[in-house]
Amino acid sequence: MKPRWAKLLFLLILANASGCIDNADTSLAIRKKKVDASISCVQAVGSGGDVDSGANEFGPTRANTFVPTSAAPAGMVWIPGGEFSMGAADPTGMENGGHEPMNDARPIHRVYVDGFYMDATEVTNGEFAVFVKATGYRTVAEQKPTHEEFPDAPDANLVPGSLVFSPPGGPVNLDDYARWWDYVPGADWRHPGGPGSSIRGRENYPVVQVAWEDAAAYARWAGKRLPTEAEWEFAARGGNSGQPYTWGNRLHPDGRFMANTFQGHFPDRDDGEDGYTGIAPVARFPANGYGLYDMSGNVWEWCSDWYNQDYYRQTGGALVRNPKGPAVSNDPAEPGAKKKVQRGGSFLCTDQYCTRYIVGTRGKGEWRSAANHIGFRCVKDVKR
Ligand SMILES: [Ca+2]
Ligand SMILES: [Ca+2]
Repeated sequence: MKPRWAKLLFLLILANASGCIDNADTSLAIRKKKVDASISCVQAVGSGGDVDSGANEFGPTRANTFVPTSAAPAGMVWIPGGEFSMGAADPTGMENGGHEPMNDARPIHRVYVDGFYMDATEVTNGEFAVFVKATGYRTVAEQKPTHEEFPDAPDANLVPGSLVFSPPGGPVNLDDYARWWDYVPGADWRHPGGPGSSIRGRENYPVVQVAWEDAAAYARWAGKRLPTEAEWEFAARGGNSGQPYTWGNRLHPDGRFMANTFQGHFPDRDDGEDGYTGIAPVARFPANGYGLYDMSGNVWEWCSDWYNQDYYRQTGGALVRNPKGPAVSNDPAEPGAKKKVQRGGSFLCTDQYCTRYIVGTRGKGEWRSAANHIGFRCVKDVKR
């Protein structure tokens, strides 16, 4: 039995943070409606059939030809930028597509981004440790929550900590993510699973338990910045157009696993058929066409944009150049919660629950919240 105070704080944080922890729709009411549908989808997994990526809605990717004359910064690769079709077709009819239509990823629309450098991998524990050692930076999860942020919480509940995936002992109804997420006092980037856990020997694993401002602070220190959502998607597509995965049209081409996602039975049994139960070191799966690793899966990646579920509908059909996101966050499922975009899905993504490893689909998270499946990578502008 969890201490009551921990549960209370957990529920308060949930009210703020559910966007980043349920990987999907944040409204319990909507979730409940979807459970029946998810059961039939689970049964249909592996039934075969042709891939329908919605490719007819996508135009060609026209990459810029400019290439910097100087070498790329260490650990980064050049992303040429250019014009591409952004968004995702409804994946519910696709093999392995899951049960969510992803309405916020449409209309598929034309976008142009300038070229930029991008970290080839998610930022690692080792890299984040250098930043913390140099600056003394303390992450949100290491700070005591305040009454300003949680006005209804008793003093005793305001303890530093973060959200940790805590799988139940057996199958559970998927209508309540509180069944597999706990607020764990003492969980932070050095102790991603709580006080008994450690990153010792895990320098090449992605850093997690970082809120948006933690990621942004690292990026500033490194002379970089977080990618816009459009930059992230252009890069993830690797020069391809309209393919549902960063590597192509099939989740498991020739039976191979191409990303660290979740196999088994969600959320209680992670079989690790892809080689990894839970999080994996960076770059253990093939890179995409631009040399980027783990753009799908492993850990979610913060983007600089605020999340607005209707943002794509505001384009009006014209080419959008270097979009930087809406001025304010808007998620009607949780009015008032300030959410930033997250992309790529994580080691917890599965067609039984959330298929946001499909490139073009969108995630979001309350910007002051962290969890042990959320990380980031940075980009850097080139001097022309
Ligand atoms: Ca896995
Ligand atoms: Ca990732």
